[in-house]
Amino acid sequence: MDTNQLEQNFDAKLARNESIEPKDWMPDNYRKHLIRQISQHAHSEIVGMLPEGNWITRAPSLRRKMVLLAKVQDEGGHGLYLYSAAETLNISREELIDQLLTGKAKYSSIFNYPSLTWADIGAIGWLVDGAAIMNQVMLQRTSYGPYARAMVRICKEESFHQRQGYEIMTVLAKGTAEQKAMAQDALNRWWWPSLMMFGPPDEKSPNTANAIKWKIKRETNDELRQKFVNQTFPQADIIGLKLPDPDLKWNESKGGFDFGTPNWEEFYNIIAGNGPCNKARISARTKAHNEGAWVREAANAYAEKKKAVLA
Ligand code: FAQ
Repeated sequence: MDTNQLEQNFDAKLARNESIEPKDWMPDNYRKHLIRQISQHAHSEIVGMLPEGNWITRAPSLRRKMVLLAKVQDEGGHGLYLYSAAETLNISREELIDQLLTGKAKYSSIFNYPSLTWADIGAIGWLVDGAAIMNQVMLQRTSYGPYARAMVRICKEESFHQRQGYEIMTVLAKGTAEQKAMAQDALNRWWWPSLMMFGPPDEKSPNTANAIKWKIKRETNDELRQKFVNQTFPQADIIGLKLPDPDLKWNESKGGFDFGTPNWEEFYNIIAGNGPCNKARISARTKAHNEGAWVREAANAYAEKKKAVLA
């Protein structure tokens, strides 16, 4: 078949909502787009372990510590499924990790903020995992099969993460005046960065048009951000916390909230590598990668030996 026919078959599959599988023909730009998005997603899960990992040794009770430990481990697992999905697109794990550590690949802006108090762990679960699920539910129907299948389990776990964060915030908001103030302070600091997780406004998002055309994303950055605000306002209200946005008000005609504009200059500065924790995050990942070299060597030696025995 010539390229035209292959392209027509690919488009017809997408039109029938059939998934594209690793051995199927796909346009080179579709493959590149997926490697970019899936690997950024994988890196986000792995780097995302750091702000919460920071609190495992300081969780306020054994129960909280067990739950947080399990959550952080889940995020590591998500990273691994996603690296495996990216590898099916003909890129090696080494290359993917190298792109993260050398700054060629991005990871979510949100993980470049510090986790200053225990309430931040509540805010991360509630808002960051909440925004992640809002974005990722649609990815269970993304057009690339291995990515879609990885997202099914990830979404189930993220939904548990969101609830554990909301429960921490609920307990703090019902606690002493100091605890409630700590919860409100965490909400104030994590709210705007959570809105930025959805990416720049649609008219400034260079990748959205192709993502929608290829059914990689089923909804745009602005549509998902709007849904997130609509969902989160009543959750804050019910536990007596206030979203830190003076422009937030119900708009009857659109059936959703109007809200203020995130600081996009701060966002671009962070994704350029200049946020409060970018350097610390990459240096922690580089250290972990270097210290894990002997594990990779041992695993490879074992695989080589097994191959030789079987040959
Ligand atoms: N941070 O044209 P668009 C999680 C970049 S997982 C950094 O709109 P696109 C779980 C974008 O890459 C969180 N960079 O791009 C967890 C592009 O640059 P490039 C991660 C961002 O791809 C919870 C440029 O800006 N989730 O949190 C961001 O259509 C708790 C222009 O943007 C995913 O990755 C950002 N926020 O839309 C773990 C979900 N936004 O690549 C631990 C899958 C945009 O051209 C603890 N990804 N950029 O150089 C997606 O849905 C999309 O990739 C978006 C961006 C929505 C992130």
